[in-house]
Amino acid sequence: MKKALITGITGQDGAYLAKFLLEKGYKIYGIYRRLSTPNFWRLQYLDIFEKINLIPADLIDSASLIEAIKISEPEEVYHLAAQSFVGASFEQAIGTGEITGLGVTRVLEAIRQINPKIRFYQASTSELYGNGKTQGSFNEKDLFQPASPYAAAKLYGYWITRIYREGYGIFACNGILFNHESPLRGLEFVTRKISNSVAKISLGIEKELRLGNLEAKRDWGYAPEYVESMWLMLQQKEPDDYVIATNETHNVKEFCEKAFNIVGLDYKKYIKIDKRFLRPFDVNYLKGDYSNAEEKLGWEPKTKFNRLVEVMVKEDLNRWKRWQNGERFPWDAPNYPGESKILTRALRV
Ligand code: NAP
Ligand code: F7E
Repeated sequence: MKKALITGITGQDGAYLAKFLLEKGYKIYGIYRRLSTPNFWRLQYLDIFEKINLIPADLIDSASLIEAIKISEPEEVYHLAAQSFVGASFEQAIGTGEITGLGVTRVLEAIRQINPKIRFYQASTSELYGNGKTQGSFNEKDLFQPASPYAAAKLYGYWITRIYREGYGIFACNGILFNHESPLRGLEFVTRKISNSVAKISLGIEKELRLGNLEAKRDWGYAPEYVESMWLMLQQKEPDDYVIATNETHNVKEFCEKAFNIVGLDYKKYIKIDKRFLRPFDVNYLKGDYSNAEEKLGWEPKTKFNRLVEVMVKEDLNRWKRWQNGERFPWDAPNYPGESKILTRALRV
């Protein structure tokens, strides 16, 4: 049985990837960090919490990462953990550099020291391109021009991955993933903020939706499909870097229009522009050319913009209707549910 270690398993992509790899027959280990309120709702939501092995570790703590690799003895490491919110990176630029940037080296160094045959996936991002274009699509050869502390940290992560590949022969790949969304997306990201608010407004729970830059364009895909590309990258003969996207772009306003339309409302009546959600520097236009991934990995996106908005709004609507019927959110409940195998260092002493 193949073993994989996933950092960021409690996040959107980590949860979907764990489910995908379990279905492929992998034994799954994930690292989680100690929080005052546990955050396992996505793993519960996908009904996989009891099927995975959790190891406490933090990206700022090398020793805990070394221990996680020693305990799990993986063939593949998927490095998804990060401070992933661009907005917060302007407020916590140094912390973002520590976690999202240097954290990559801490994981790679642990691999190099323990077993350099482990294959490594780095969660790189379309944010690397910044404001390099106003039309056309970005591919693997385009220039990186990061426009946030988050993107600068990810640029470091991208290059350190290539340096460990070329310098030490580690099978290390960068997935340059454009935005991908789902009902498991964090509430602060714009798509889920909109789908959640549309559901609440249509049910009379909320009155308005406050947003920042409505003109920003993004290439939005569907997260469960994107995690398959991560696995495909690590199954190739040679390590490489790949753009994963839909090659479509839409602005935030279009997302709002479509989402409000689904519940029969006019978005113009509910959106308020709020300066608190404007960034000091924003990326205005992103569209990705995934033809290299299509040719080499046989990967292509299936869920496009209209369907994505529909899936997200309908799921939030369903959740809030259940809430109105007196159900409380299992996905919000602070708990250590079920029988997950939470491993500790004590196992090794
Ligand atoms: P996410 O939902 O924000 O998940 C981030 C994960 O990182 C969570 O499990 C979080 O744990 C963990 N984490 C944060 N700080 C940590 C630390 N100091 N030590 C250990 N774990 C820590 O992000 P996502 O959307 O799944 O994205 C996954 C990765 O892909 C990230 O690296 C992101 O930057 C990158 N990416 C995302 C997209 C996208 O559109 N989603 C596109 C390109 C690249 P807690 O649950 O404890 O907070
Ligand atoms: O913003 C604008 C905002 O926060 C998208 C991360 O997963 O994808 C994500 O980063 C756009 C920006 O995602 C609000 O200014 C307007 O132009 O949903 P977002 P992001 O910044 O594109 C990339 C690929 C990653 O790698 C990241 O980890 O929407 N916007 N009004 C708003 N954004 C937010 N969050 N909230 C607003 O109210």
